[in-house]
Amino acid sequence: MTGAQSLVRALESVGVETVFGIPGGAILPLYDPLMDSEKIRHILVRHEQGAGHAAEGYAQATGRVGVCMATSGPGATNLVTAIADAYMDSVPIVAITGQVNSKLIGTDGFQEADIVGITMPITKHNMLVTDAAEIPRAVAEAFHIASTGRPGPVLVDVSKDALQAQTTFSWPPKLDLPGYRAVTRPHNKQIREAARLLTTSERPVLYVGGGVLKAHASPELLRLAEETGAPVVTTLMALGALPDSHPQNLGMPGMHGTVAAVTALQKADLIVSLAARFDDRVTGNLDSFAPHAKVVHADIDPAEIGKNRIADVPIVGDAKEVLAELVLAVEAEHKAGHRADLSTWWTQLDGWRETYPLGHTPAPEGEVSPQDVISRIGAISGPESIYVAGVGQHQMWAAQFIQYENPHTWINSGGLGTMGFAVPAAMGAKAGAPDTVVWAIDGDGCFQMTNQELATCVINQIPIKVAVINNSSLGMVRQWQNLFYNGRFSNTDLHTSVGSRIPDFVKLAEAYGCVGLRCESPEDVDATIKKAMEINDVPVVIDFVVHRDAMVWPMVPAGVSNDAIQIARDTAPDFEEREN
Ligand SMILES: Cc1ncc(C[n+]2csc(CCOP(=O)(O)OP(=O)(O)O)c2C)c(N)n1
Repeated sequence: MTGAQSLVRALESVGVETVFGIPGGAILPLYDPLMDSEKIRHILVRHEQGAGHAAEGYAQATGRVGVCMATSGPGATNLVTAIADAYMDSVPIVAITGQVNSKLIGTDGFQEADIVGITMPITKHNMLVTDAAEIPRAVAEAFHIASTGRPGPVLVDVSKDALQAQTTFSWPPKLDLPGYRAVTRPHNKQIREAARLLTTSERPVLYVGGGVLKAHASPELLRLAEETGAPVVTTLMALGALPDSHPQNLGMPGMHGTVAAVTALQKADLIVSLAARFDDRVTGNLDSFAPHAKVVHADIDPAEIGKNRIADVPIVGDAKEVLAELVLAVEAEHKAGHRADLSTWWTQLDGWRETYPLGHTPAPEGEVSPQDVISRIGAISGPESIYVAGVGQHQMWAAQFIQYENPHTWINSGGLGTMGFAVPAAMGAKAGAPDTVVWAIDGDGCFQMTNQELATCVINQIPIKVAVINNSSLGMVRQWQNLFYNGRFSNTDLHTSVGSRIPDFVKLAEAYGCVGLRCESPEDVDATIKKAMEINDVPVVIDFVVHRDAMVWPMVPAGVSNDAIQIARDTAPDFEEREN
């Protein structure tokens, strides 16, 4: 067979069912046999960035590796943002790119780009294949590396002549990956030490990151939480790892986290970090972060441990195994009579929770409040739906005001903060989980970056629901201009609803063959969401025209200490008054 046929066969052999991509010259030999595959569904997107985000959404909704494809040069470079996004959020995707003929490589050939060089710092691994015989091994390695250990994106760049050459397909190929061995079993001694700290500390916090979801370790997390009785904070990447409704869940930490979650970390005497990475959006100023806390840091990637915060007890291992072992070790400590009394800690935590719950000021009269819209979508669509967000204020409100009760129901661009993520990622999630209701909660700015994938959704019968939270501006940037630049709104007005509708999102939706709805008054919010819930054969886009000066609170301004958390403009929580 040809190298291209061998590549299709290899993809089938690793179980690929869905691929998102766009053909072009260098990858044409692959698209020809792809047409004959009975196992692989190729979804033709409208922009390669959309293919990449769709692969990410698919991966996160299904737990499988997402696949995207592009031709050489501009096709491949259009994938770069999505690859970087997947790298930052540890999402397992494989990107297959066509490369120019191997004899042209290095000559500035037509549509030549050194995509292996370009993506070197943003892939877990990448490779250039110029020999057809190498294709099965390259594909097997790519899927193995993307999905094992700390997941991440892998790029396989295949030259056109390798796709065209004759070869023999043999499977399975022998994987020979010297230096690649993910440690999944944690060290016993470290586990015992962590359990000792967990059963003797007075103010422990379980700091849960996205890796707990990647490891499918929610059941083990629940057991550890309940065995220890410790409070839990779930990062932006970990929402749903423990149900929001669980009484020990204090919510999200970080720049827009709850007062209780942020303050619990600040005042903790022990932080048990479970597959989280002490991101600056969580720690604020690192020097003043959690000054009294000892740190147990568990991660499958040894490079994370001690990267930002020194760990007193480092644990390298898969979150599922780490958590399971920790439960046993804590049970053993309890049996030996070692149990911390957390009642004083919980009195404090409950006090912060009750005094400073999430909330928002009402919208000016007659206007729709964005927080209300998002919270009503969550309430009406329910915890079985998947919610995918863009980046900005709407993303933070979707994190704050939707109740996540199940793992893998919240998908967003956490590390890279990629505007334009929502629509294509929701498309990928819905392609992977067709029986689940999938909402994209998007901003009017983000939506204008990738809404062309609505065409892909209509044509391929992927009926997502899109809520455009239309504040007619780049809201998150406007918020910072409001707070830190004296209200000078340089280049953040989008003209999408105030004074003009450029574009008119309802007409745009209809032009794509979607149903377009508009909601401009608070009384219509529920009815509009319910109407969208009833439409399941085509995508629905709702233009929620909301007031533009709503702000995301609480907020820790960038780079300052988490102690400086504000609950509203110039308003800090008064902890002392509370204690009194
Ligand atoms: C690709 C990209 N460009 C720029 C930014 C910087 N940025 C962060 S949030 C934001 C505004 C987003 O506006 P919108 O989509 O309308 O959402 P809102 O904040 O109003 O909810 C911008 C420009 C980004 N995160 N990503």
